Amino acid sequence: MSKQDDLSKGTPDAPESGLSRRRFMGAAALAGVAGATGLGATMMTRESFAAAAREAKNKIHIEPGELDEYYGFWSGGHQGEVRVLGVPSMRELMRIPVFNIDSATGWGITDESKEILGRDKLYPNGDCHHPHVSMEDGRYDGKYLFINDKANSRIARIRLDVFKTDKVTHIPNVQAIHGLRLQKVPRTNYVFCNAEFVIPQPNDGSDYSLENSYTMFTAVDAETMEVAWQVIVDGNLDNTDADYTGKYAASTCYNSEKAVDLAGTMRNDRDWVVVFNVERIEAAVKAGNFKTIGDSDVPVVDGRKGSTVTRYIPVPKNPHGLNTSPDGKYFIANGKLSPTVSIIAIDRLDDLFDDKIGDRDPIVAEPELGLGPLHTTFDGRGNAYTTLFIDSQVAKWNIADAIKHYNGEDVNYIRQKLDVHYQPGHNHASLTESRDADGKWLVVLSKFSKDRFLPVGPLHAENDQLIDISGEEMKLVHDGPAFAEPHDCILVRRDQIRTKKIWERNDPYFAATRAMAEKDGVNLESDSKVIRDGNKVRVYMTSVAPQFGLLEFKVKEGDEVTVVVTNLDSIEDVTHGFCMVNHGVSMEISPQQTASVTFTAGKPGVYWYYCNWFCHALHMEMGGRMLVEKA
Ligand code: CUK
Ligand code: CUA
Ligand code: CA
Repeated sequence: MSKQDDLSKGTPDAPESGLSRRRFMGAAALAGVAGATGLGATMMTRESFAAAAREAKNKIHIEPGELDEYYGFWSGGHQGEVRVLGVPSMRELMRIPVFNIDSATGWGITDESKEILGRDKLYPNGDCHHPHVSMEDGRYDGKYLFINDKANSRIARIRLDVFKTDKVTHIPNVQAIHGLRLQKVPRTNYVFCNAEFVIPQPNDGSDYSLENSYTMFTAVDAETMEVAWQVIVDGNLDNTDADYTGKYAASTCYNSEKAVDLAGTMRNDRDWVVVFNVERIEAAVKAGNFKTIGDSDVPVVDGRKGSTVTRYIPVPKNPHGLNTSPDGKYFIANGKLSPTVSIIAIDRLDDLFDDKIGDRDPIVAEPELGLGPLHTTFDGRGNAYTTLFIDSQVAKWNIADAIKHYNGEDVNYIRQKLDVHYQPGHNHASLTESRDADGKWLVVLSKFSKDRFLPVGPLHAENDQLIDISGEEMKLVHDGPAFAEPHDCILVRRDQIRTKKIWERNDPYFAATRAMAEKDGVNLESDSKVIRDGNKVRVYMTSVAPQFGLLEFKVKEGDEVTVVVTNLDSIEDVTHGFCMVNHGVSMEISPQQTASVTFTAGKPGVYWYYCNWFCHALHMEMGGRMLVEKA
C-alpha cells in the first residue's frame, strides 16, 4: 500500500474498508474515460497529517455564543432552496425558500410569495445550482444573491437585508438555465444566464429539426430583473463567468456536436469556450441589429460563429466549470473529459475580437491536473484549486508556474493533491469571486459521502468538506453532510452582509397588501376587521404576543377568504405564525411584517386557527376560530 493510498482514507483512524470503496468508486467513474495522470502530489506522513488536522480543527471550533467569520450561501440543488451556513463552524443558520414550497414560512402559499413566483406559473419544484452575491467594482456589496433554476428556466433574486426572495424571472426562448454569474465591474448591472439545451426556434411544434434548434446566452438587468437581451450561440452552454473589466463574459460549451445522445456529445475532440463581448452586444441592440421571437419582445442578437459579438475558443472536449481568477487575468475552463484546464488570457481578448490573433492564441497554458477537472477556485496568492471528480481529489496548483511549464520551462506547478470524500463537483474558496480573495477556507462539495456518516438508507447525504488553505498545505478539517444537492456555494465576509433585525413598515415586500388594505379603509397598524366583497372576504387582524386581533370571524362555505395578519410586535425574534387548520394554510409573520394568504372556506363548521411559530409562554393559547356558515 502506498502512502497515497494510505491517506485516501481521509483520517488516520478511518476503517480499512474505506480504501476498497474508494478504489471501487474511482474505477466506476473512470469507465469510458481514457488515460491517467501521474503527477506528483505532496505526501504527508500519518503523524504529521494528524497533528496538522488537530491544529486546524481548533480554528473551526466556534465557542457557544460566538459568531462565524463568514456567511456561506449554499444552493439547495433540486430541493430548490438556498441554505445559509456559518463558516468555519458549518452551522446551518437559515434556509431561504426560493423555487420550492415551504411549510414553515408559507413560501409558495402566501399571496406575497405567489405574486413573486408568478401566478400563472406556480411550479412546485426547482433546481438551483449557482448562488452569487452582487458586486460593486469587483467586491461583494452584500445587496442581493442571485440563483438559477435549471428545472423551470428561471432565475431568482434574494434580498440580503431580509434574506427573502424578492424577484423571480422566467427566461423566454430557452430551456434550462444552468450557468449563472454576475457582472463584477463596474457593478452588477447584469446577471448572465446560460441556457443549456438547444430547442427549435420558435418552439411551437412547427419544426422539430435540429438544424433550427439552438440555445442562447441571456443578460438580465439586476435591478429590474427584466431580460435585457439574448445572444444566439452555436453548440450549447454550460458554465459561465465574467471578467474584471465589465467587457467580457465567457461560457463553456460541451455539446458543440448538437447531439441528443451521450456518444454524440463526445464525438468532437474539441468543444469550445464562447466569449461574449458585452459592449458589442449592447451596441448591436442599440443599432437595432436584433430580432424577436414568438410573443417575447426581448432583443435577440445572433452570436453564432462568424458574428462580431462572440468568439469561439477551441478547448479539449466537454469542458465544464468556467472561473475567473481574482487578479482579473484569466478565464479558466475545466476539462472534465480532459485531465487539463485551459487558461485563457483575458488581455488577449481585444486582439481576438479584432482578428489580430488566432482562435487558440488566447490560451496561455493547459496544465494537466488529474482526472475529471470540474471547477477551479483561487486563494488570491496565485494558486488555484481544481476539483478532480474521478480522482476524488483537489489539486492545488500555481498558475504562474503552469504558464512557465507550458512555455517549456522545467517547473512543477502542482503544489499538493488532497483526497476528498468523494467525487467533488464545485469547490469554493473564501471571497474567491472578488478582488478580496483571502485564501483562508476552501469548501469542497462532494457528491458521494459513502461511509462518512451514519447510514440512513439507500439515499445518502452529500459531503461538504471544509479545508484550511491558509498555510502551504491544505488541511481537511470538517465533514458536513448536506441534503440534495448543493452544487455550489459562496463565502462572504460577515461584515459584507447587513441585515435588518425587524421589518420596516414601509417595506416594498408587502406594499401591494398595504394598498389593498387602504382601498378597504383598513389601517394595518391598528385595525382588525372583516370586509365582505361579494363572495370574497378579507379578514384583517393584528398580532401581539400572545393574541391575534380577532378571536373569531364568520364566512360562508366556498368564500374566497384572504387573511391579512400584521405583527405589531417590534421585539427582535418574536415571529408569529398563522395556520388555518384543515385548509393547507400556514405562514410566517415576523416582527413588523404584514403577510397574507388566500384560500377557499371549507364545509360549514368551526375551524381553529393558531400561531405556529413559538412566540410566548402562552403561544399554545394564541388562536381563534373561523365559523363557516352554509352558503
Ligand atoms: S454544475 Cu453541478 S457540479 Cu451545475 Cu456548477 Cu458543476
Ligand atoms: Cu404567536 Cu406563537
Ligand atoms: Ca462535446
